[in-house]
Amino acid sequence: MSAVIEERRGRVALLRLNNPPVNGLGWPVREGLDAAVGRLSDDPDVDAIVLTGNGRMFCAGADIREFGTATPEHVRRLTPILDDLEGLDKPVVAAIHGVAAGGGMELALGCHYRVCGPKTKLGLPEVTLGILPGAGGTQRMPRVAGVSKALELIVSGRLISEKEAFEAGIVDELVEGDVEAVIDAAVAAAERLAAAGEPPRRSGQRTDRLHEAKDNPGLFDAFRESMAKRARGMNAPYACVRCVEAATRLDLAEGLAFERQEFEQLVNAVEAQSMRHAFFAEREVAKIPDVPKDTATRPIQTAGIVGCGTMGGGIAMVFANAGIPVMVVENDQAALDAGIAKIAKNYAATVSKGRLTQAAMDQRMGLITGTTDFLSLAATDMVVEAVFEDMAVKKELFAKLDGICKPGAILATNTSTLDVDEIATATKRPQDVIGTHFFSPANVMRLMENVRGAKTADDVIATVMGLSKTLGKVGVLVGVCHGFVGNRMLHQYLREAMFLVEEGALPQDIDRVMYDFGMPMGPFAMCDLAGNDVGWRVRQEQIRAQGGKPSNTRYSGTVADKICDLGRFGQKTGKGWFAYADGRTPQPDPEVEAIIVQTSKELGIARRAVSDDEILERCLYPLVNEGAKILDEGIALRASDIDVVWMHGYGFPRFRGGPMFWADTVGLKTIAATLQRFEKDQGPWMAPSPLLLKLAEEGKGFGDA
Ligand code: 3H9
Repeated sequence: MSAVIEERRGRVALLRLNNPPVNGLGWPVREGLDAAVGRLSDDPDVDAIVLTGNGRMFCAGADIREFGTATPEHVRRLTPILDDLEGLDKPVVAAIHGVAAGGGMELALGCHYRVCGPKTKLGLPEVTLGILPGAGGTQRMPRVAGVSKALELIVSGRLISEKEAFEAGIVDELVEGDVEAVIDAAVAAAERLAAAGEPPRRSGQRTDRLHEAKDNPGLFDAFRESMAKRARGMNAPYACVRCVEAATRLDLAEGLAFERQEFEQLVNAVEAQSMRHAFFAEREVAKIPDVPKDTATRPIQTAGIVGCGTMGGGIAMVFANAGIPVMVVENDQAALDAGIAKIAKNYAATVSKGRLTQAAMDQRMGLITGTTDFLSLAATDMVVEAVFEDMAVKKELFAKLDGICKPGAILATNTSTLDVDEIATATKRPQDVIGTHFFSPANVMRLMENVRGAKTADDVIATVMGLSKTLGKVGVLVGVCHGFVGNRMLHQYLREAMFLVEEGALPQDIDRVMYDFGMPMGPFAMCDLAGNDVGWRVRQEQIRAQGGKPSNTRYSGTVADKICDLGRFGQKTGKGWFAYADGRTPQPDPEVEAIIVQTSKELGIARRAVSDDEILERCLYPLVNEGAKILDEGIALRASDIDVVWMHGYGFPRFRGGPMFWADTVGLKTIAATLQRFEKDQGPWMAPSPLLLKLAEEGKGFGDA
């Protein structure tokens, strides 16, 4: 079937884009559209045109898979096709439903009038792919929505509701009802406009909304300043601003040429490649090769959470936010009351920031019930355990849940390190046991590591992966090992950061390098945020388990232990690796520097200047190396799944595509050789993994593994 289907509604031609699943503007669609515009412009039986999308949406933009591939020579780019469309003397009306994004939004802006149905998302998200709206979006959006609104939309890449689009003047008419109702309204509008006989209103010719920039010449500089933190390390957001700026001083044709030039510079750069990788990685992650897509799932209409500490309370909020009633169980009433009060306090803080209404908070709190009676979990569809991280405690609890929960209930553990298979042995139903590792704060962080045990049933995996989406999370299926994917790799990163401090760097040096690389914060600010006491207890426990002796490999906790001995647990105590005079902003602290220098002396390490390059390589190459081991062991299904874990669990910059993709852009040969050098200088823990070595020797990347 053709990629653009034509129908007639009286003297109105109705064009339906037909390229499932999202009507991407690949070359067959562009070819069809181009031909239709040419044909209809001269058709004496056609007074007006309505443009819509077949299936569940109007159009999600360019076909992302086409970037970097060749297009047949006779197929034109979208921009000149839109110029022709906009230039038609017959009215062209867009009938928008579902989604109008990127090139889809640009297509709608090229029409003369826009009708939009309910529950529609509209916007220009190109910047999230490391590019800019390259088919006139940067020129037409400011002319239609005003300069400030266009800047905000294009630089954030945010998709907005039809109501917001209407208020901004992007949509002309809102329609209730289904797609056919939207098309009927668009046809009626097209007939009305044709009958009026006035020249079409062309977005590209409008100038009324551009005055804003003339009235406020500092607008663009102020905007660049406001986005500097978010956009650090990236080119696309700045190119977007330059293009919108160009729209205010150039005519449409010149502005489009400028936009084209900027687009060309971005589209094949590493930034765009990384972000395209991120886009597809986030979709690939949901696919589990041995769990078919159509596996029947178990209904999760109610959930129970055991433990109402920071994690348990956060997880309870996640379920309530998704509209799922949740029963929170604690051992004693005082702990339960404190936990529920904390949840209410968290919601109230969101209400006071204006991000949640009081009514929504009340509704969510209404979904959360507290109890100290474990028997209340008897009828629940799923239980998530979030109790103390101790195997004996967890096993005792799972044995108890086994006796209480109904057959078929999913029994999940939020453990961040422990063996899910061993936990499952405490029950007579290991097939129903799975790990759901939420990241703190659970109601904010998007990652869920879903840990598959040796006996976890396929339908339990399918249910929990689907549930992640329902909860607004990104679920990544991982296997059983200490620390799973994220924390196992994090361990490497933190260890090297600690060693670098002993050798000559200061926490602020390391944090600066990692922040400039694009991480939301450096490793030391991160430890201070999470609480240094957590790792301290783990280290003390390990040393106790080893009979009071540190292991025979180099110990990375010497400075950290001293920091904790002083009660410097991080932000919550006002001091940690840094001082926090205002409670939030890390400031280098001479007391910590003195401890560090003294420790180096005690360890017999002559402090030296550590370069920024060494900081980056020492922190990130071992992390990547651990990722290679994880991949080799089958703990992660794909290298891109590891990237998703790091982007959503630790804020690894999306414009670098995650650690494994980033490693491919650096080159595995370089990484392997550097690790071999570190192995000689530092110790055997730096040795490149067999998979990394093999790929490096074959000249391949993790993308080929
Ligand atoms: C652009 O337009 C540049 C222009 O300025 C022109 C310059 C000249 N292309 O997300 P889903 C696939 S750049 C190709 O699960 P949802 C997706 O991979 C583009 N494929 O559905 C998945 O495939 P699979 C700007 C695409 O309902 C399937 O469709 N536009 C594209 O949760 C379903 O996707 C954007 O950035 C595409 N454009 O969400 C919008 N879009 O089944 C990108 C999706 O094999 N798209 N696929 O895994 C989205 O944000 C979401 O897909 C959308 C639907 C909100 C539309």
